[in-house]
Amino acid sequence: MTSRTFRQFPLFAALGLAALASPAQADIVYETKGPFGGFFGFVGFDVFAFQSVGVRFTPAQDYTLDRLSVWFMSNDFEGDNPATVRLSLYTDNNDGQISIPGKELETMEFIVSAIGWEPVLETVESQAHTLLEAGVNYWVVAMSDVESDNGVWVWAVDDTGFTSNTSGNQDIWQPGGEGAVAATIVEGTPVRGCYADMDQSGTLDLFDFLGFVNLFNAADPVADCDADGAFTLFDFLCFTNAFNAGC
Ligand SMILES: [Ca+2]
Ligand SMILES: [Ca+2]
Repeated sequence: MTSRTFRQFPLFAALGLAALASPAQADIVYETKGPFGGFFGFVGFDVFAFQSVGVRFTPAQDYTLDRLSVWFMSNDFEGDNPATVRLSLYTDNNDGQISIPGKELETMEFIVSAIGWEPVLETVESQAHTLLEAGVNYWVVAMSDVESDNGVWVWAVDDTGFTSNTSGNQDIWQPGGEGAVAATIVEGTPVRGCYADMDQSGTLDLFDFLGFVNLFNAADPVADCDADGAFTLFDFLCFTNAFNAGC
């Protein structure tokens, strides 16, 4: 153990107390505003046999996909014929001129739980945990085989985004563009290139100690530096060693 390590322990203790109130947060890869508060009520894209809809997003850092959430309402006002929607992650097919959904990376599905035009946030959990690379475009795509009583992907209020849709079919996309965006949340787990760089800023500084302490207090598995399943002094030593070793 170096003397530098010793000097840092009182700092850990003080920061640890200060950080106790901070709960662990889910990592948002992409998020539009929600569908509520619009002057004209709810507006959205029909998702049915004759129209699929995609929303494009670009991760700011590397993540693995955890889940996709979309606000959906329904054209089934009796609730007796709920539509099934396939919610997928696609690559971006960009030929240099147009940007549209390209290849399917993984597909989940949900049954529309809204009855009529009352939006419900539908969430599907990723099984494949596809890698989402920083700066690369991806699409969240909604498709459905039903011809009526279909789900409707509700627009985010006071927000815009990059979308595309098909017209009269399920998979021939029209050129994407900026405009009204369907309300969407993409969540993921950051991929850590260098363990000690807790905030993935590319540099090692006090904020990485703060980040480690927060994760330690939240009993986040990332803070179990020595991977023994417990959160102890040895994790602080392990982190300090990683920090001193540099990235
Ligand atoms: Ca950092
Ligand atoms: Ca441990």
